[in-house]
Amino acid sequence: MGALDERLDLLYRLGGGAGANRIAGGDAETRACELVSEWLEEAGLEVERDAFGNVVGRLRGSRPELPEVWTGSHLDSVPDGGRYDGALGVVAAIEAVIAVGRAERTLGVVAFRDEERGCNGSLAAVAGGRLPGRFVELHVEQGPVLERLDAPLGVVTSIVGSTRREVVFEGAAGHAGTTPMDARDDALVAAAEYVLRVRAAARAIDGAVATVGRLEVEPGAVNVIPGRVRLTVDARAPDADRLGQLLEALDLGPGIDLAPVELDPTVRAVLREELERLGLPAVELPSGAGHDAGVLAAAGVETGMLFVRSLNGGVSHSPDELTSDEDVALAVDALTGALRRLADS
Ligand code: HGY
Ligand code: MN
Ligand code: MN
Repeated sequence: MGALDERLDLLYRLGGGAGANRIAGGDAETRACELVSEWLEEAGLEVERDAFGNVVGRLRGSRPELPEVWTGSHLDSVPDGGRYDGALGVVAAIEAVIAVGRAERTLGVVAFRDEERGCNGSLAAVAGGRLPGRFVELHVEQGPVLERLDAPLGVVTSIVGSTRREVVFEGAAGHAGTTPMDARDDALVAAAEYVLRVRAAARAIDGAVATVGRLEVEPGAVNVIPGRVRLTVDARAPDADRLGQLLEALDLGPGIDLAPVELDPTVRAVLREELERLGLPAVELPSGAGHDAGVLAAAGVETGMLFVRSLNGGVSHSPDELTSDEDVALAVDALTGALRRLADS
């Protein structure tokens, strides 16, 4: 097993439980950032943390005055997440930058914090103003497209826009046995009707998706009519218009958290040419998942994303997330080639 695989395993086991459990700000994610900092220092990179705690390792270029070229991803995970989501992009970035070595432009490896709760680390990096000129994120597809096309790698064209909201339903708690059915104000019944409305609204808009991922019932006793329900909505669409339509249909009000973005044509071309160099089909596809790359692209950084095929039907945010070692090796090769070209031009 190579260093990359061993590092992925080490990161995967940090939080215990079934799957990756490196929740942002928790002990496991904090430890993951410490490990990555150690690996970067061992590789001879200059490591620093920004004000938010994002980890950046630099390999100074021969022309440090030029805008830097970064690669990386995030180390935090969802509960019981997959082995590859985020972590692969960080450990592969270390390998690729070591393989490129000193280039004209300074090369950076970044591990963004707190991506799963809304790309907070990369948003903080943008607010802090200290950004690279170019960024490439390697990430598992987290979907079925590449597997269906039998393509190991893909170049991302665009990243979906998304908005997350909490919705509260206020009812009237009451006795489950003595309150007549026509005298109830059951918050959970109202919430259940809304959940079906979320599904219907997303189905009615081409390319839109919407999910109620968390629902909490209060007081939560078996013999009490629910008095309050809090639920979350994750709404996404390929463009601002359709996302706006979805939010309006769900009475969520305007407000896009993460803007839909097109990725940089120059970086996309370099990535496509790397796939061709490897004799692979130069598949291009949109991302239905949000990524730190989308935040940097929206901030004007020349950004590209390289997807690695997800197996098992593309399942992700699950311990069943799977990508082959062969595809990972191809991805590191393509990322290395792309960085070499982007850092010397
Ligand atoms: O939710 C997402 O799209 C990503 O996994 N953070
Ligand atoms: Mn991710
Ligand atoms: Mn994720």
